[in-house]
Amino acid sequence: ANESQSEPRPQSPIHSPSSSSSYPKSSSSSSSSSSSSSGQHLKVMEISQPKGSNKPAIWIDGGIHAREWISPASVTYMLSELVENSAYHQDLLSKYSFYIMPVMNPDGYEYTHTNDRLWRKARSPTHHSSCIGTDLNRNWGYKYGGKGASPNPCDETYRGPSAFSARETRAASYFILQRAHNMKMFLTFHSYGQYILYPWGYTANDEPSNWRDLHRIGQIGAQAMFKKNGHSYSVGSAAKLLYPAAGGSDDWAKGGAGIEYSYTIELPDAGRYGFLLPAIQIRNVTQEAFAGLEAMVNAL
Ligand code: 0X9
Ligand code: ZN
Repeated sequence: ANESQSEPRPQSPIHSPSSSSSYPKSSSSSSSSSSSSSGQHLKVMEISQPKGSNKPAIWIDGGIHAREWISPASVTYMLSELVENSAYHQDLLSKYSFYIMPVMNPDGYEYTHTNDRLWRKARSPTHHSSCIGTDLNRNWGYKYGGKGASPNPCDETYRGPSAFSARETRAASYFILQRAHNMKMFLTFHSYGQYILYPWGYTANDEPSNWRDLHRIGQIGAQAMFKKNGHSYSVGSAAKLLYPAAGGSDDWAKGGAGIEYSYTIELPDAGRYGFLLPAIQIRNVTQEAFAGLEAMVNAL
């Protein structure tokens, strides 16, 4: 997709979207912000038909954890599918706008290509420690600092010195919050394990009031993904199914931004290759992720 940059708005860390010349009708537009650790821009694309329409929106991000390579691949595929094959996806595009950020942790992602394939966190230096990087999925401002979020900068799940201390989470949350009143669903893609997780992630002792709907729509996604490639997904609350971990983006989307349907989707595999998913599986898994997206949005 085409990228273009507009004048920065002084009050916002993310530049205001400008329309992409490649897809003028669907108003695919990209915006960027100088907000990652070593200055790489975060990019988000808005897809709405017609241009500038005020439909309810779906947020999709990937790559918050650097080593989970199938996530940016899948989210990029979703973006490409929606703009290149928009005629086939009128079920989605006639009812919703999409905000798509394929890589929320570009510095970490780059680092997994150049230095350490299994790096997880962002890459900003930490105060009072020689250890580098905050776990961007422990740094969001809802129930920040609770279980499963380490105060130690040398840990893989370091939560940072305070909520939204990382430029990546600060910029993304700012962008989302300005549009959250319009957002119906929040989807964040990770790997691995084959789970469809909904809040809460910070505690196993409580559930959102709409957890039955969250569960129902999660199961519809799991069913669609199974149908595509035969991969089984477990559906449930993050804290109960995985482990309690506070400061995740999914919990903030639900509890902080008030987006009704919030999910973390852990893509394949189930553990054989883990983060090192063989390239031969990329096509199938990205297509399966799209099938899940389609089914879940259509179930809203
Ligand atoms: O631990 C995480 O951040 C996610 N799993 S991963 O293996 N990709 O790191 C799960 C996050 C689930 N959501 C919350 N705990 N809020
Ligand atoms: Zn992850």
